[in-house]
Amino acid sequence: MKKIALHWQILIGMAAGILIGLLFTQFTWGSQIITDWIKPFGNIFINSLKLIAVPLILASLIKGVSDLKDISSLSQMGLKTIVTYIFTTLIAVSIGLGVVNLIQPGTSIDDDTRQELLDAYAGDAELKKQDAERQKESGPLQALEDLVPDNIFGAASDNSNMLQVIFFAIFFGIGLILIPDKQSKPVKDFFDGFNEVILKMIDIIMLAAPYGVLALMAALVVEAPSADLFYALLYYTLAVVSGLALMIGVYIMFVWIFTKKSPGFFLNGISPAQLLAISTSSSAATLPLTMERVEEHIGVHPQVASFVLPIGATINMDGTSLYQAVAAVFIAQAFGMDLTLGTQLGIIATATLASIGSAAVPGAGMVMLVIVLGQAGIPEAGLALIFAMDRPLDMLRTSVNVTGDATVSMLIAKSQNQLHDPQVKNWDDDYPKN
Ligand code: DAS
Repeated sequence: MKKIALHWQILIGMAAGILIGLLFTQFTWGSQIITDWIKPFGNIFINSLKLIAVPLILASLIKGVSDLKDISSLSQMGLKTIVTYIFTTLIAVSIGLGVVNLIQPGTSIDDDTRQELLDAYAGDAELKKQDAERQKESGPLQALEDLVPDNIFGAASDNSNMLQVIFFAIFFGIGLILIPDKQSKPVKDFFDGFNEVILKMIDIIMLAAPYGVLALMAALVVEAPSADLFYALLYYTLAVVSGLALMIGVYIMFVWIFTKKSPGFFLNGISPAQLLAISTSSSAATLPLTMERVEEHIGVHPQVASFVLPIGATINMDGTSLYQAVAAVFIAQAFGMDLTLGTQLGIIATATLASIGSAAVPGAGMVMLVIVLGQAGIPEAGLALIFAMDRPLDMLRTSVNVTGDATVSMLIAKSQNQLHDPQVKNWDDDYPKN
């Protein structure tokens, strides 16, 4: 399938997976066949992508930071990146609140559906166990404390600790900047080479993309939500999807206005990563491809991409924050609660923070939703209302997360004159060392 463009390969794999899933689930033995003989290949594909996410962050971030001239350019890019990320997340949450108050999806839940779901929640030990874990006391500076790992190998061993890996990589890169060139050169050369190897591994893994996403989509059809519950959530799904679509429009507008790149150019560049994000529901698993697409097909300098994208994959989840705002208000509506403006503004703050704290792995956004519900005094039992739809919506919000990261990397690159025509291959001749 090498000759077909990657986004078509992934689309074909997704479509084939859905068709196979629908076909097999017509037979009693079909679901078991998919679960036992097809789903494992989807898991292998996702694992292989996650396998290289941490080494990629280490190599590309250490290389990116150590290529910077001095600490001031690092802090300048860091500040711009964090402020821009928070700005796009606040826009996402506001769009979410606007849409859910306009469509009012929660008012469509009738009393017996609500009771049936509350009983389901009461009996769902797994959900309640997760809630208990999240409620455990944590101080106001917990997030800051969690940033610093006590063991880099421990941090690198779990994809939900990516911020700790990023912290170590930036710290290591700063050390490289501060030692004399003669001493740092061999280390920099090592990480340059290491980076090239990882990028080659990504190319190899992506050869399996059509087959991996086929397996993932076939498995997803088997796990699809039950029909009756699905109809009860139709308006809720419509509210989330329309909010996410509006957010993609905001990104396209930002790219067009601030970088002068056309919507077609932007979407053609980023679409394989958007589709992979849909298939894997994981920003971490998609990060290797996001970086390759942004650098090779959009023209963001590797020095910017390697800094902005790994940070974005962990702390910038605009799709997730939008979803959390919609879900919180939907549940409140379903329980007949009338949220004050103050409570809704509080949701903007907590949904922004909860999305920063969400890990770049499937389902993380819903797990952190408990924080948003807790702050707004919305019953957690409402999670039962949305649990069945979480996976399909996770796919879409992850795709928006990835699109937001790519957008910000373009804005930062443009602001540093490091956004170039991707046809130009020899970066360094065209880019002043920042
Ligand atoms: N799946 C998460 C991600 O990887 C987003 C989420 O769960 O909301 O971005």
